[in-house]
Amino acid sequence: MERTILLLVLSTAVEGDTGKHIFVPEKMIWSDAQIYCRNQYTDLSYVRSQSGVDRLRKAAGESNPQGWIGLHRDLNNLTGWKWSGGGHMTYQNWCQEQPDNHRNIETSVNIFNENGEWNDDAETQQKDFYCINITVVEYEAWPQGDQDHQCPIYKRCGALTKEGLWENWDCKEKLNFICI
Ligand SMILES: [Ca+2]
Repeated sequence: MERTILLLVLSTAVEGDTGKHIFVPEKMIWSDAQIYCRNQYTDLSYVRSQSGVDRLRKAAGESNPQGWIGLHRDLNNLTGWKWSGGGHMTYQNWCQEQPDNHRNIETSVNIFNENGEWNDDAETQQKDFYCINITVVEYEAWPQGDQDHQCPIYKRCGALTKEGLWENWDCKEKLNFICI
């Protein structure tokens, strides 16, 4: 079958700096905040740029900006950091002298000050938090009976075929695309 021509812009928490941040003023430990965000929205917030930080800060309005975000230590490499939605940290915005892993128990990251800078802290601390809500394309055109478009992770993007249907595609493949 001749394949893909166009598209797609299925943003995921891994791929982009898109989505709307929501500040949740309800104190929880990091893992409970993660569950809450995944149930109510998409995930704990992530940012990949200064503009992402600015948008996240606006979500808290004038209130105290401190709150968990989706960054945590990579369990396979404790000097590395990963986002809750997947993917390693490529942009960083640490406070001065952070991360300091104080008492060797600071595995999760929170917004610490009005500049949106980060601090590592113990995940058992109860804090407000930031969720991100990512709106994926509402229209769907998966072929009937195609049930495996959720997994595995390397096929989490969709591409449009000449037949007008979607098929699973590795997100790292280079294809033409259109924006909507
Ligand atoms: Ca710290």
